[in-house]
Amino acid sequence: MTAAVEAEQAYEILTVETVPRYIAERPALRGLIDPAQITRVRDVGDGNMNLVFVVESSGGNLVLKQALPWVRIDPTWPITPERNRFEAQALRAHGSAAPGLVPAIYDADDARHVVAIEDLSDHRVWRGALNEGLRHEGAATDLGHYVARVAFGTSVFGLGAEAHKAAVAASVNPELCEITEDLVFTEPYIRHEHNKILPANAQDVADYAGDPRVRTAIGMAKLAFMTHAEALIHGDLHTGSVLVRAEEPGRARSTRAFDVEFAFYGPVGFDIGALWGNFVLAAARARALGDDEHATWVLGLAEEAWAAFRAEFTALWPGRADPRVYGDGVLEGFLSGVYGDAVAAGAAKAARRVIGFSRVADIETLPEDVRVTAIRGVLRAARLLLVEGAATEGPGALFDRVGDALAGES
Ligand code: SR1
Ligand code: MG
Repeated sequence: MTAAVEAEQAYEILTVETVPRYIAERPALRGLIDPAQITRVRDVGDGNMNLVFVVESSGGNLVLKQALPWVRIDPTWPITPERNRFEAQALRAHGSAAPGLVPAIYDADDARHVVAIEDLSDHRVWRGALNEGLRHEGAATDLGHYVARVAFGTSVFGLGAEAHKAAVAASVNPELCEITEDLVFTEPYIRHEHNKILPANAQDVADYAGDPRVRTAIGMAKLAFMTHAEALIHGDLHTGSVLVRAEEPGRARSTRAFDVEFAFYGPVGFDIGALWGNFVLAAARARALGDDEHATWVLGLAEEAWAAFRAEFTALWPGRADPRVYGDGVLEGFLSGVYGDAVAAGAAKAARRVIGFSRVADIETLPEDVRVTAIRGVLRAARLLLVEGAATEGPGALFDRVGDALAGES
């Protein structure tokens, strides 16, 4: 019997048919949705790892997300469903630090590894919108605020020494961290069966992953990821983990970070870098398709997110615990550390999506000849970030240079 089958037998895996009964069994849910009034259950899970159901009823909707004991897109790869508990815990902590910027959580079922959350079907996944050339103005600002509020509110600055230590201890998430350590910081830099490289990009990958400066910077970034327990970061804040809804007459814009199962106490710059790396991927797509205007707009989101993060974190700073030693010089030192971590993480997050496991639509849906150009641009940009990024003054100047690298001008 495979590990996957053994694990399956340990708890009930939900289906469209069994969801109404599941809701009836959960006191917290049957108070929200009358199981008899359910009109439709849709299986909408299209991510790498989980089942997701949208439950519609005449009295309102909700979403159930269930962790499978294996990777959904590779059932031979077992993975702990305990990640669902980290998701629930982080959703609560992030909802309290950054209200309105993550989905509301209604219920957490540790036995069947299910969370019930707010239905945000009137939003769309940002990656898809960016790839269609759509502009959701303000989303990057919202995400900068989200990262800042979570960074401050869950850090030693927001919690104080004792509560911070308790929160760090409660949020150790080794299996999910190991996935990132492997997929983001290791496998793209070694020979690995997960790596799929087009022949026309073989030299690009060799130039990138073989550059000793790249390898040292990636090693340092991995060390920071594994050891800098700054805040309860999202841990996987790519554009596929963001839902956006544009402002319309009578309706405010809305931006939500979701899929927080990778949350753990790590470096704040990893979340900013995840956004930056995915802006590089979206811009590489646009540039390779000849839409330079969209590429330039997307790269401008890097500075927008950073400016919002910096302003919000600075606004929260007067409320910090222990200002006796944590003076304003510490604020500057902390922010410059986040900036350096973000630059390296951005490079790592972009490069992994064009070399290793878990590719993205930004690149994979391009015709092969265009894809080769986009991948070449991504690897040039990642190398620039790793080698010269931390010394380049601010994300405005830096992402102008990334634009040049995507265009083959650096
Ligand atoms: C096993 S697949 C893992 C990847 O999917 C998630 O979205 C994360 O990005 C992770 O690296
Ligand atoms: Mg995810």
